[in-house]
Amino acid sequence: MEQTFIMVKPDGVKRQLIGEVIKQYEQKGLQLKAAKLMVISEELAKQHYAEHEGKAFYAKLITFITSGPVFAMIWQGENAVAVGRKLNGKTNHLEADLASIRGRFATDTSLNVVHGSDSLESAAREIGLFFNKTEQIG
Ligand code: IDP
Ligand code: MG
Repeated sequence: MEQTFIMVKPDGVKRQLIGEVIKQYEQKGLQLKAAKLMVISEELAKQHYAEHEGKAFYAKLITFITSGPVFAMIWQGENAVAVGRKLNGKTNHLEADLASIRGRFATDTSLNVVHGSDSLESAAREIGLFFNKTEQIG
């Protein structure tokens, strides 16, 4: 069993897509272990996206991810990390499978509706950044 960190980004929350994202993960058979609506501080945003520091899109990314509420979640299941990446779709919305969340809803490579951990190591790190043990089920 794996756990992955999934987040509806500010554009997705504004567009009322929280339910749609939850539906995809539930229907794929993953279990919800934690969830909360929150606004990300600049400090947390920089920790979460530390790997992208120095890239051309970094400043815009930090501004975007702190621009409004996000919906942070932990999902658990077999191959949860890979399943999450598949459900979300590729980063570039033009390359994302049209059946994926980004393929269906994203209109921009930056404003792309959802985040999903890219490895087990990232999942553990991101879950630790966003959730206390007391906020997690099981
Ligand atoms: P991921 O979210 O699919 O893992 P990453 O490469 O980790 O993609 O990038 C993190 C986030 O940074 C993306 O989801 C997107 O919001 C933004 N981003 C990535 N690449 C670009 C780009 O080339 N232009 C603008 N924004 C980007
Ligand atoms: Mg990433």
